[in-house]
Amino acid sequence: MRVLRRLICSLFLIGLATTALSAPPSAAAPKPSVDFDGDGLIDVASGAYDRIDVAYGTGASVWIGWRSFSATEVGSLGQSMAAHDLNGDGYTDLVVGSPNHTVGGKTPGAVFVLYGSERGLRTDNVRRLSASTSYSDALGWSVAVMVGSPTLIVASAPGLTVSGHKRAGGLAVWPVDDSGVPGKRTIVTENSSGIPGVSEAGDEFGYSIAASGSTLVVGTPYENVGKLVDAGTITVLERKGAVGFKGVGISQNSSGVPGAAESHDQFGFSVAIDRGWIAASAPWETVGKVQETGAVQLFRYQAGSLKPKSGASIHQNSPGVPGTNERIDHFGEHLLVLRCGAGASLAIGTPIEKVGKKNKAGLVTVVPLGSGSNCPARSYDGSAFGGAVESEGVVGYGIGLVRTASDHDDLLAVATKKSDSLVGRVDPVTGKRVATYRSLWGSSEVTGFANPAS
Ligand SMILES: [Ca+2]
Ligand SMILES: [Ca+2]
Ligand SMILES: [Ca+2]
Ligand SMILES: [Ca+2]
Repeated sequence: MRVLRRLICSLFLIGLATTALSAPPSAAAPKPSVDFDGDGLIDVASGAYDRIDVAYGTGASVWIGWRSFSATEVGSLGQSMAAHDLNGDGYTDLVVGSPNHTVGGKTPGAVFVLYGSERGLRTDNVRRLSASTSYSDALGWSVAVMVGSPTLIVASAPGLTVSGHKRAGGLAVWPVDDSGVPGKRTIVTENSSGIPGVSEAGDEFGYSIAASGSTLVVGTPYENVGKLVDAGTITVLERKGAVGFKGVGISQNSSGVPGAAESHDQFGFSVAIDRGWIAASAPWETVGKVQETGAVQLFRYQAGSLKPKSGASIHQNSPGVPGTNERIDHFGEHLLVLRCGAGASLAIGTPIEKVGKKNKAGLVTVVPLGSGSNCPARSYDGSAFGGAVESEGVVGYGIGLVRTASDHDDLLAVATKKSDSLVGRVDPVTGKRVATYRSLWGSSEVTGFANPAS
């Protein structure tokens, strides 16, 4: 089953209790965007393999395993994460997807909400959100927080059965009240009112999601376009009413979109949105005669009137993009928009890119979008994140950001060095590493980062 092809890892680790050292916040410092313990210092969280690693700004490093808050097995805890102060108490809270969460022998997936506190993320008042009890919904495959009235928690369930169609996929949406408590769940599918498309078996609507303001982008890479199998689509949705959406569907055959939909392009495998830009990847796209090298489609958008405007597609042979198109690069498996000066740059993860002679060493490529970005075009390999360039390093398997008080986001990725792994933080303006955080995984296959809601 495709939605389960990522590792279902059962390390059965037990969460460590820890006491973060207290440090007085600097009086003049603006409030950091992710601060679980409210001390004024930025905290960084990343997740994979049933565990969340949290690096507090004090230097304290903690990991949270599912056994510290759940009696039932939490599979793939931390594959997806989103950070926001849901209850407005000054401590950032964390929404965590666990798409292989097992209940009663079935694996419907789940979403957990961990609340921040003076002592950091709490594990004694964790809320579990569920969608159904069917076999393999993969709820929590992707998560997002949409700040508004009300603020919404959105989690995808690409394995959801809709009207008997297996793996048609859907979204589960919870409004959050002023106390940070999720309310009544709404399920949104391609069959819902206002949503383009039709729920069909194997679509996996919601394989990827990304949100900015009132706009939600949904990737459906296994949607067929006409007779083109798994050509893929994206759906750009605008909030309507308290928990509803309406929007448009876009494929590579849509008017104004360059290129053509082809079977197995998997357009929409990853999506990103911020600062007036939408990016959607087709990592299996053939460019020229180079098979599965991958490409990324860029759109301008305008929220409110919901107008995605088409633009160029980019790949590694495009002007201004570092690298070269090679067979099976899968350029664009993971995307993230960084705020850079007055503009934005796109961070593009290509985890199976060969670097030098190292197979699947992986790269993160940063490309400025339009004008106004102060994060120039650059490629970052494992050494840029504090590790090494190693075979199977798969750098760029996930990408995170740190939203600092300065005029640009920092870039996060995991790198390995002789089976040690760490999270590296890079300043994309200078290209220099500014911090590394301890990690216990021994692998770069980390996809969940606690990126702030945008
Ligand atoms: Ca902190
Ligand atoms: Ca909070
Ligand atoms: Ca469909
Ligand atoms: Ca390449």
